[in-house]
Amino acid sequence: MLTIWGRLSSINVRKVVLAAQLLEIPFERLDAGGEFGIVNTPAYLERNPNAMVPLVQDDGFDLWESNVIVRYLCAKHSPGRMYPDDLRQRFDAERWMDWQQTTQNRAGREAFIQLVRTLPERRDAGEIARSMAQTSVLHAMLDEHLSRRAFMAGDALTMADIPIACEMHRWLQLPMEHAPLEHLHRWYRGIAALPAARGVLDIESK
Ligand SMILES: N[C@@H](CCC(=O)N[C@@H](CS)C(=O)NCC(=O)O)C(=O)O
Repeated sequence: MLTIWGRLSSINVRKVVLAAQLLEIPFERLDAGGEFGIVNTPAYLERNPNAMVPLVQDDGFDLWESNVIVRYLCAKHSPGRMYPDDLRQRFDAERWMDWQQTTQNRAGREAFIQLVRTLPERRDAGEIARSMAQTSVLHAMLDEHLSRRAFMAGDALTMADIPIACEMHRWLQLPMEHAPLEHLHRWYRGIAALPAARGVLDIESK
């Protein structure tokens, strides 16, 4: 049985839950992090010295780093499909996963922190505008990319779609006007409509 530690209010935990559900892996999820604590207990720190979520345990194997967990689960449970066999297709997927963490998340995080986790009177309008401007460039790029393929790394769903779908889920809930990017929205709606997305892409992002 796969155990996932982490609160669902974490985008990084949602990636892992979405992966497990898409892969139809039985799992238990234990709330940890944020108001649930646990991450600073000696037992948890032994497994994840970062004191962060998500953390998974799979048959005695502990693993942290959300996108790495997604890769691991896809490689184990869906080789040749969610984890492509073809080297170029696999690294195309890898590229987008790294891009989500290093570029997309970095650009959009501040708007989320300000608009959702900061009291209105303490919000920094400049930070929000900067984050929105950076993100809109990236979303236009995603829209163009998805105008030429059904999914992030080709014609079929792969591991690459998971982190970016979670990022879009959070972004699209922000109280702002969203650009009508046809291809990006078509792609996101398709993933959000999957039964495996229930409990992840249909919850309020806090
Ligand atoms: N690079 C790590 C980042 C993990 C991370 O930042 N986790 C946050 C939640 S999104 C966390 O654990 N914060 C402390 C807490 O929840 O107590 C990953 O992708 O797994």
